[in-house]
Amino acid sequence: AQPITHDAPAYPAEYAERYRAAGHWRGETFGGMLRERALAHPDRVAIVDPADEARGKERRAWTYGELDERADRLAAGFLAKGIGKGDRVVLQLPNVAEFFEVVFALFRIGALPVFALPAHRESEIRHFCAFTEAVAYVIPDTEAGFDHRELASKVRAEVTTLRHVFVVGDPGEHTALTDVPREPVPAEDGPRPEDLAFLQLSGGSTGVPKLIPRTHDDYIYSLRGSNEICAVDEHSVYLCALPAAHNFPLSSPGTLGALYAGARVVLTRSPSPDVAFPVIEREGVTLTGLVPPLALVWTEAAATTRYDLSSLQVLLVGGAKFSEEAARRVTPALGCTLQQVFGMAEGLVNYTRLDDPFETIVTTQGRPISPDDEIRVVDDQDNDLPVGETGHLLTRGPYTIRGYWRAPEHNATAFTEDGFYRTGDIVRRTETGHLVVEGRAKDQINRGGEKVAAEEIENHILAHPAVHDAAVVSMPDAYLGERTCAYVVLRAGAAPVKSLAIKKFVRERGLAAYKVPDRVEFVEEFPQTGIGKVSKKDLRAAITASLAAAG
Ligand code: J2J
Repeated sequence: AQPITHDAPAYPAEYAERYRAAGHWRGETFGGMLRERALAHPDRVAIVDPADEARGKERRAWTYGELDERADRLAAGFLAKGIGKGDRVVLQLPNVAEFFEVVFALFRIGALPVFALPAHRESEIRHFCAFTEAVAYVIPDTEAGFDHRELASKVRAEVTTLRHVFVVGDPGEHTALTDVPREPVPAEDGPRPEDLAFLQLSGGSTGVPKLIPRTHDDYIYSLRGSNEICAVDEHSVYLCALPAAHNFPLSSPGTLGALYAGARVVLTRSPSPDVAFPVIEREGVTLTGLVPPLALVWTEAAATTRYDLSSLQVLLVGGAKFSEEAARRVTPALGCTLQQVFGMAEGLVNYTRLDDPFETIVTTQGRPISPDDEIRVVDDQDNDLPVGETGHLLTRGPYTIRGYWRAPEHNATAFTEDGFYRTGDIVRRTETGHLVVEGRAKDQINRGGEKVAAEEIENHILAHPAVHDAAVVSMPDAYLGERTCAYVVLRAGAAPVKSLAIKKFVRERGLAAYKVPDRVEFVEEFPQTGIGKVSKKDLRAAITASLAAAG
């Protein structure tokens, strides 16, 4: 079998050997894993896609045997359409059963899913398709009032490599996923454990999001480790409430962790309590993962709900800092154990342990999955700091990438010479090895778990004819933790522009709604640092002070 071209720095041989010798990398692939589970317990339910009355959909439950067969047949169909090993396929599906059918079909072939989020729009999708030279794009017909088929038509006209658009639902001018010939021929020449399995998206701090190349071996190790830490076994029922493509609900321990354990995955289209709580009751959900704003909403809703949530044993909260105050309320309100998780699609994932003292659970963001996760906390000159001091988090380990996909220049600064990933997070390490997230050095806004790269938004604003300069910073927000504030300097002599006009301009350039600035402030000039750069620190202080003054 031909190896898949990595297009990214691979793990050096000595590390790969070490991770194999330690039993972390066991030579498994996703395709093989599903096959094994299907052979071991074909009739156990793998995926539940609950009834959706609004869409006239009945509850669907696919067993491991069925999921395996569907994946196999779709894989053969994709192969017949000319989609082969190493090809990239941009996947943008909501939380529906077909997400897993498609993902495992691609895993079997060794084609690489590129995990777009449902919120992404033309600007992001065009970039993912063009940059990865994707051969196919998989979409729902409409989702949240948006017609993905129209977007697909536009992108297809621009990106010449894109030969197929597959639609779950009414295909319009494209191909229905159900029309892909489902030939019952397994793809034999599949990927190897050390091959890439997919491209995940980075939260990013640069003009365009970077792509994260993950291998079967490394990712499956993170699933096995997560399952052990979160006590996921074949009796577990994992509710996927966040968008399935995101690394947190995919792997911490997430849907793929649950499938690895032979457990049951239950999907929900919406994480709001009125949709998710009845699903928890009906399906006997035992664990789920949420971002902090949703965890707050659930904590409040639990007080008055008429649904029985007693099956819920563990609530994982991560993606953004969960305040200690909110963390303290979870167990009393929901009756389950809180597990904080501080992870990143680049690799490293930290969890508080189920048997950690309560104070540790509510005041830290956990400790690494693996004894071979190397953690450094350093000052601005990369000098290691003692335990207890706050600094930059660098990490290297058995499931952390050594470089982004096709990004050699960026890799030169995003990683140290000896392969440590510069997370951009500011942390403090405790005596017990737990990490406390204290801040962020990267130019990113964390909007309740949704990451916004300042530069990406600045570039969009700069395209406005009246704009001379733009600087996007975070501002505090009681619900999301942070929101985005765009400071704008207009061109000399330009007619006044309204905030709304800037927001509308950005939205119409076709990007995910969560990236449209929450607030726009016009100024004559930007405060500068000592060396003449825009002082974002001063801008953040200014907007924080003015919000406080406004009450
Ligand atoms: C503070 N900041 C956090 C936390 C992530 C599990 C959970 C989350 C992600 C994720 C993930 C945080 N407190 N508890 O992939 O597997 C911020 C940090 C980090 C960045 C990564 C997973 N949990 N963060 O959020 O790739 O800044 O992954 O570097 O989207 O989110 O973002 P992302």
